[in-house]
Amino acid sequence: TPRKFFVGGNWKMNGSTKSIQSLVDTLNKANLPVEQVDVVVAPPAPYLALVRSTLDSKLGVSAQNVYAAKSGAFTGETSPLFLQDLDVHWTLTGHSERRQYFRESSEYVAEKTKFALDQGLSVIACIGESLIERETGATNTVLASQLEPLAAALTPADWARVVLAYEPVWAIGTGKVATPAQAQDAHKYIRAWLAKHVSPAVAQATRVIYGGSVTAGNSGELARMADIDGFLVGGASLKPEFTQIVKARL
Ligand code: G2H
Repeated sequence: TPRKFFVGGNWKMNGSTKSIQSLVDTLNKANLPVEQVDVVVAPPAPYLALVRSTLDSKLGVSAQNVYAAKSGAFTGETSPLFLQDLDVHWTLTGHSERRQYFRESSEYVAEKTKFALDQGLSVIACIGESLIERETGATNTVLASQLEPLAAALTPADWARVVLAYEPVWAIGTGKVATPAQAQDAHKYIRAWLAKHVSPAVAQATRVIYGGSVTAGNSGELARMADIDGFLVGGASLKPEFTQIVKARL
């Protein structure tokens, strides 16, 4: 069975009530091909309720981050139960910005991912190597080290609600997109790793999407690669070209 194309829009820490209402309006009117493509947008946490209540229900909404507890004295954090309560059924975990600026380890990312899955959420789990790691030939070792704690924490059934986002850190927000061949190599490695360490069925079924300076201009070529099942789009998800990226493989 073919994997359904998946395009996420990670709005990061951008927007205002006004700009977000206008973005939602644009998405609602875009007539996106939701039969062929899963589309999920991730607004900043304070705007999740606004977006969920105004965005077309055929489009998914995701948090950008979540905490690994149901409730309690965790000032400033977002419970997965809040998300469920708001009818928000996705979260990102392990985005490189969280790994880098908030010191999230791969073990902690795996713990959050498992907790979110256990509360019924679906998860876009992010992995990817830095420039120095790529230049020293450590890309696959790094990807394996990020996947290992996830595979240890998740049951094979959990993977049905996981999308893996491969985001090379050197391509994020830099305008330096990975070449289709570089991205395909990494995606192929990730799928082979899953086949060996989780199961061939999980490897075959799990969407592995690419993130890092995806634009309308480069998305078509990337979308034709065998192991690229979609995109996680940052900067361009705030612009009208997001619609074209959603349609990159049609
Ligand atoms: C990578 C990506 C979306 P951008 O972080 O998560 O952002 O497309 O701006 O590089």
